[in-house]
Amino acid sequence: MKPDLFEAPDYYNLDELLTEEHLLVRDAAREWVKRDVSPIIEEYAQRAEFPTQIVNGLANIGAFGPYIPEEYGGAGLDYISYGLIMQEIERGDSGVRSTASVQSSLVMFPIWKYGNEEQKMKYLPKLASGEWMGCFGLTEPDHGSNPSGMVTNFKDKGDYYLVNVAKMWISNSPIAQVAIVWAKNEEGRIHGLIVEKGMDGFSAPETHNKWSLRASSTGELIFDNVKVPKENILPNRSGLGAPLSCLDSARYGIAWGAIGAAMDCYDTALRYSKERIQFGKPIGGFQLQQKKLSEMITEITKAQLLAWRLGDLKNKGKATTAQISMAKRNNVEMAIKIAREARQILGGMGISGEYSIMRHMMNLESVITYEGTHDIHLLITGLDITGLNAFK
Ligand code: TGC
Ligand code: FAD
Repeated sequence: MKPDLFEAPDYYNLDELLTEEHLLVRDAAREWVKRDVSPIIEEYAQRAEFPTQIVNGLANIGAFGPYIPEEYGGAGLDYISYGLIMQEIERGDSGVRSTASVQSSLVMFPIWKYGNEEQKMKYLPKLASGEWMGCFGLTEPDHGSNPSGMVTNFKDKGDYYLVNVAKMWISNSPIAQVAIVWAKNEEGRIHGLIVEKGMDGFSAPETHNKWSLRASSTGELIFDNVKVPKENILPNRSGLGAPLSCLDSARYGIAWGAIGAAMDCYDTALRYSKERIQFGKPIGGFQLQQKKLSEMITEITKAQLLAWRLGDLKNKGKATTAQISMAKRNNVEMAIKIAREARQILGGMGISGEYSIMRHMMNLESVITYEGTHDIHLLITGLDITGLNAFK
């Protein structure tokens, strides 16, 4: 892969909206991605393997639980810092950002919000340091967009809960020591259970043959009469709202992360357009290529503003689910369109692993689907503005 020459676009001087702490956190993450992710990520994506050696680095830049209080091992940062970290990581690769999103927002967040003190002390510091990896099991083979129909269930057996059935498409599951699993009790009420690797009847086989998010490890969670200790239930919230609130936090991170992927594609295409000569001049001098590049920087700038404002609302505790949905939907679509256009600017080289664009483009096909599909987010906005439910 070519050396990482990335220069971040900031067309509207948005750095002026950031505090000194935001800039420090952002620059540390940017530096780390350049040093430890860019040189290796293409090879790992080609091999469809998660680079486990980056886990320590992710922990060191505060990517595991950026907003979790320091007493539990988190970085104690605000939501804009969290967003900036996700942006920088996804600038390197969406699969690496997935690993961090899942660990922070889908594993640490529910333990922090809905766990008891013993659970927080037992799991959060280990997850923050990367000593343990976690995953989040909501999706099932027959229940993706509609998780309320889930069939994974547990029965109260007096001394323990007996868990059965399965989850699929679970990021990090093959490498995780701990899984937050959403399952129904005998009354059909959804609860979160902490399931640990090594429990009898629990397995997490890897999903192969992905053309997308190849540097992220994806798998299943299979429960065959797994006995889960009763102290492993998350006691402080039940119902579908519990997992959905975790998704709010992860979708927020994706709204920022997608900007990173878009910035990388734009920056690569801009540089290439100034260097590549056809018909005796740089292709960046042709109007058709300038149209593409001008539209890209316009869309990136709009997405940056949307993410910053959402972060500001989130810091004030005012960001709504529907606002987060809009930003996830808009920014991921923006990034995928930019990746497609940027790939064309590179011509044949655009499909080569010498450059990051094709990898971003393929990754974004997962990002536009997970954490709520593009359609589902549109319907969340539709419901919010009309008050009419078009899901069912
Ligand atoms: P609905 O009737 O709307 O809601 C059920 C209950 O939940 C409450 N609620 C929320 N609570 C907290 N936060 C939110 N964001 C909430 N949204 C809803 C709601 O008030 C209600 O509470 P109550 O007390 O009345 O019971 O639920 P629904 O069944 O109609 O579904 C709505 C819909 C379709 C929007 C929801 O199911 C949905 O978002 N579906 C998409 C599923 C999804 O996003 N799955 C993601 C799986 S995880 C993943 O993809 C990880 S990818 C890895 C990575 O990030 O890198
Ligand atoms: P479906 O729900 O079957 O949707 C198929 C199509 O129908 C979509 O286009 C959808 O928009 C459309 N559709 C569905 N319902 C409606 C409706 N009411 N109106 C209009 N159109 C509709 N899940 C986890 O729990 N944990 C993870 O860590 C995780 N990681 C993932 C990693 C990857 C790489 C991928 C690809 C997925 C991951 N997922 C994870 C699952 C992901 O969240 C689901 O794939 C997603 O929610 C969509 O569910 P589905 O694939 O079953 O599609």
